[in-house]
Amino acid sequence: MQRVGARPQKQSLFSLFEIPMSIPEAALQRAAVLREQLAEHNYRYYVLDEPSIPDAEYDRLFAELQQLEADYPELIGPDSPTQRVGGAPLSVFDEVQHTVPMLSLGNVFSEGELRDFDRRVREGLGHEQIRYCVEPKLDGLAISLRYEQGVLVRAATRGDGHSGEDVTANVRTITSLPLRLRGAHPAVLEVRGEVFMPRDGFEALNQRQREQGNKTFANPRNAAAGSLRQLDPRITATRPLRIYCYGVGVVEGAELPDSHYRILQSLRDWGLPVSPEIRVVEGVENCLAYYETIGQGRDSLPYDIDGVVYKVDSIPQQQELGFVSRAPRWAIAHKFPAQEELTVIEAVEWQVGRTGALTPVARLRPVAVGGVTVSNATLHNLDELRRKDVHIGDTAIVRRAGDVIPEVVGVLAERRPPDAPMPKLPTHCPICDADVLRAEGESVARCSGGLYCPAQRKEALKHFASRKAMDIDGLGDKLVEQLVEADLLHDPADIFSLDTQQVAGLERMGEKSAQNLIQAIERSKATTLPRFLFAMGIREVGEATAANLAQHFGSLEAIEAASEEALLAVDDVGPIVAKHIHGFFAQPHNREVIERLRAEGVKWPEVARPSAEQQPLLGQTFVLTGTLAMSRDEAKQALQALGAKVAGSVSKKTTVVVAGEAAGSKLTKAEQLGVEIWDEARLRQLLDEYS
Ligand code: I6G
Repeated sequence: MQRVGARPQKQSLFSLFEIPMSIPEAALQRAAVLREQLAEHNYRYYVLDEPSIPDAEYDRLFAELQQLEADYPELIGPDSPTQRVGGAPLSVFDEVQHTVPMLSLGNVFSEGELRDFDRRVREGLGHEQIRYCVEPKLDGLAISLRYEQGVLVRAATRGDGHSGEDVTANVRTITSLPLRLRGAHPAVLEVRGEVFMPRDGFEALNQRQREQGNKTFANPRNAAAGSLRQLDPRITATRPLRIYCYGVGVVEGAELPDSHYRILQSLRDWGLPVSPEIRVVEGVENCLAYYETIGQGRDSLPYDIDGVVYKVDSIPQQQELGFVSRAPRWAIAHKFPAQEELTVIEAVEWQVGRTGALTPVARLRPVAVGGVTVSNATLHNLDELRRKDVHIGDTAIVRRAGDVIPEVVGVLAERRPPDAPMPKLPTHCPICDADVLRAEGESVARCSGGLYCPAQRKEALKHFASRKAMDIDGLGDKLVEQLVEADLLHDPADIFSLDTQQVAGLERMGEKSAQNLIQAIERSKATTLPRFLFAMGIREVGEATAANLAQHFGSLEAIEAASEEALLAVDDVGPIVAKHIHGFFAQPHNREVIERLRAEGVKWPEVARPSAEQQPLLGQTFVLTGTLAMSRDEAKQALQALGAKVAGSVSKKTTVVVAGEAAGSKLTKAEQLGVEIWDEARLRQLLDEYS
């Protein structure tokens, strides 16, 4: 999660002589208190990983400070937490000289090489056993951060180690990074660290890029690099970058501890994020044990790492060992097996999903990627396939990270064999032979077979039985496949007429498990309307939309009878979703399945709908755009609670557009259409009125 933004700050911005007299004392004091509180909460959230207030409360404090600064702009300083994004886009990055060069790190790839490194260190120091400070090696970009009098004044990339690029404006947007250090700190402190993008943020960013027809990033590292090298910091501000600090460069005006580990603790005390995985270990055996542990837990870390780094902990010992060809003799990176590998695409096949979407899947010459054999990788959709210029027979870069499905990142066109064919979208479904259709402007092609297609049927039934839908305990993916293959299930209603004998007759199914399944099916009949709607698997109707539909209409009958127009009044429902919902209920086949489900005893309690009094904004549609001080979610929930619909795009039907900072095309459209435009203060006023 990204917070709106803040930085620790202990002092007031002004010395006694500088306080502008136009600011009332109360405002001045409140701003100082808010800054202190925000700094403390930010520190707890990002550095200690122990938040003590909900995000919504944090956002409220932030908004209050923002309001105060709007009322009294003299309160704003360059290190104000509200001023992370500022200034015009750059045309080029300035060059920055590194006073202390940013060195590189030697690598080892095996236990033997690590033992050699440790032996050299022991011999160099004349010690039996060495104490090492150890930490994961993040797969990101090295950065140098310069704090003067506690304030972040410059951030620079490593570049060639002697000079890098000035990326201060972009680095300021990283909300976990303090713009001012906490407590007593050196007069000048240059910190080194790694900027990275967590995997979930990377996936979401690529999804967004795909939806907007933009180029996707090959991996989180490239995404972090691309984001840091944006000339417009407003774009960087939308990217979920994080940072962990791992060392220091220039230090003036303070004596640092003589242990690397304790220096890192000092950084943490000053509010700088450092990896929570850092440990001190004695001797090479414990380094290897750490490597093992981190390697095993690697997939469950929220970010990519490519190894671990061992550093001699004692600073005097580091100094004694010195450097060799611009790399420290006292530190080494122990790399994991790569998570990207090269292999050959032997075929491209098409997988059919629940909604009939055809996904191209590359069948690969099996290859070990990060310790796991990979023989299939997704190519997402036809547009991606074309964008990546994939041909059958190509040598491809395959990436596997965390528990994400392996994917083809790109191909090496220069290694393409002559006459390598381009994969073709089939004209007929590879499973059921129905026509494959592709709507204009859509990147997804679909099988038109509906539930007659066994692939769609299996996926639809898996979805129907899944935990967040009908929650039929024991009816997992494998069992659904067996039941479909045994011709026992054609549609969801069939599930409720299964009997113990039929189930017990399946492979690897005993009498007892069959009985348990039948009981679980029975139990699932008592459900809720949102679950039932979600279970129907209507395109684009996820859990949240299902809940909104249930809340808005109150009954299935009302939803079935609703026109597209009426559906548009529901939160999160735009024209495309309305069309899908309406189309679904217009199909006699779907109505018939619903009728049979109800006849089998599937039922739900009525949905209590709030009164008109509780929903004063019923029938009004709001659009939120630009950067708001309160989180988008908070604003959306507050408006929805009052009965408003919050839409993603502006149309003539929009009642109000709330425009925050740096609002773009939606604001322009609202102006063109003459839609009412509010600033955030006006929205706050409205919410306060009803609170
Ligand atoms: O590139 C690096 C990544 C991580 C490093 C590094 C590091 O420590 C965790 N440490 C040093 C000393 C250097 N590069 C030069």
